[in-house]
Amino acid sequence: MVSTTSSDSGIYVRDTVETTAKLLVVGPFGVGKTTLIGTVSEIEPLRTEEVMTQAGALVDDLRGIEDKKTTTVAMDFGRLTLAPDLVLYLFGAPGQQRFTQVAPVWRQLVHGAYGALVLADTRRLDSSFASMEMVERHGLPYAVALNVFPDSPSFPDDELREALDLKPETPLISCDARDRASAARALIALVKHVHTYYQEHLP
Ligand SMILES: Nc1nc2c(ncn2[C@@H]2O[C@H](COP(=O)(O)OP(=O)(O)OP(=O)(O)O)[C@@H](O)[C@H]2O)c(=O)[nH]1
Ligand SMILES: [Mg+2]
Repeated sequence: MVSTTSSDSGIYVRDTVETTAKLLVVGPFGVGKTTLIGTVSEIEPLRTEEVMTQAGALVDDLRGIEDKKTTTVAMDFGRLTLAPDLVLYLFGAPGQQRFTQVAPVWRQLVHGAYGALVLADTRRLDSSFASMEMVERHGLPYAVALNVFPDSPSFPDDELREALDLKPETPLISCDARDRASAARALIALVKHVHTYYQEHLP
């Protein structure tokens, strides 16, 4: 259960914390990674936002997110105490294609990570493939969270799973990255999945 009491907003990690887990939040340009980390983080999130310029308009697809003015150029960082003994450190990747396919950026992000939340948008599901591929290539367990925008079409789960080519055990969740409880639910689904994955895959 995610607690929303004011004591959670402390900048210090609680004494009761026994486990810390690094999780990645990845996905295509403008899918809501920075928003999600900012929504759930109990500390002021670290952001590396830069104003987008006209030059980027030629390569970055702004359809559906026309109001977007900034983009992540290095990473986002936030922290969420999920249970008295468990803290999540959330690392958000930059979403622009010129960063998502840069191997050194990924190697650093993936280092020490337990799993990844891959954000997707049903208006452009295929734009999440590159992130899914990178996460799979690094052997990280992941869950897919559909960040629902007002004009996102909805499809039956089985069609979505097929379109995304998900394994039966990979969680597929819908969320609103701007809503704390909803974003936290997506992270909880990921944590449960990662936990099971390592129980089954580690000696
Ligand atoms: N309607 C709606 N808008 C959202 C949602 N999540 C994010 N937004 C908006 O969509 C835009 C993109 O959000 P960001 O959080 O910057 O996306 P990002 O994935 O970090 O983008 P990059 O770092 O540039 O790849 C912003 O203008 C948000 O306000 C959502 O769940 N619903
Ligand atoms: Mg961002």
